[in-house]
Amino acid sequence: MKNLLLICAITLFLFACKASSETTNSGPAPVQTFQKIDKDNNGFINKKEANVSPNKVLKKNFKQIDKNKDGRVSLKEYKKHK
Ligand SMILES: [Ca+2]
Ligand SMILES: [Ca+2]
Repeated sequence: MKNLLLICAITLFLFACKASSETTNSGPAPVQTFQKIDKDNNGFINKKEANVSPNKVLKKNFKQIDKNKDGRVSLKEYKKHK
């Protein structure tokens, strides 16, 4: 009887693992891609960083993404664009 309980517990555990890994499987989080593009880690993507990033959309629409027109894209602006 104890074994059955153990098997139940393991099954539940595996199920929980699977569920949590599925939620993280939806591509890289915007925060991670943002941090990759933000080379100097100052929390903003400037035009120069956008130009060298593999994100062509960011490069092309930099002005539109930069909502407050301060010449750099914050994480908030980046997330909104996504
Ligand atoms: Ca930067
Ligand atoms: Ca901005």
